[in-house]
Amino acid sequence: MGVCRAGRQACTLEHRWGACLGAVLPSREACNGADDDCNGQVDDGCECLPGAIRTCYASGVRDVGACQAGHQACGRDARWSPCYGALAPGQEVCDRVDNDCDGRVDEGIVMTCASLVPPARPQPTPVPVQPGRPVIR
Ligand SMILES: [Ca+2]
Ligand SMILES: [Ca+2]
Ligand SMILES: [Ca+2]
Repeated sequence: MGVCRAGRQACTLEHRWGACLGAVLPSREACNGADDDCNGQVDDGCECLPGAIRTCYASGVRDVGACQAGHQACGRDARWSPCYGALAPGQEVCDRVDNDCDGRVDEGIVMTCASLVPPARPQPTPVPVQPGRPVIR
């Protein structure tokens, strides 16, 4: 199991068993992609292989809108570093960018304001036509 191997020993000319050769005994589990302690599990207790690098995402959001993936590295302690360089969703602002990374750009943004539209011109009041009186020229 794992990297452990049985050795072999031969019958010597003195009619005794010689030294056990080639045996690999269980050792402390190292984060190296091998089952060093021969318990049937490779790298048990290791989060990652030291030196490995993987893509990570802030708040689980992938490359949508302003959000970007980052990277994390596996340290000597076989643990993942924090996620560096990832951009997390922010508040949606009016800038042609999908800031909150929901796939929609500048959605639902409302701001309090004074009216920028000039008031409508007053329309002339229609003069009532008097019925029954022909217009004389
Ligand atoms: Ca193991
Ligand atoms: Ca926006
Ligand atoms: Ca959005």
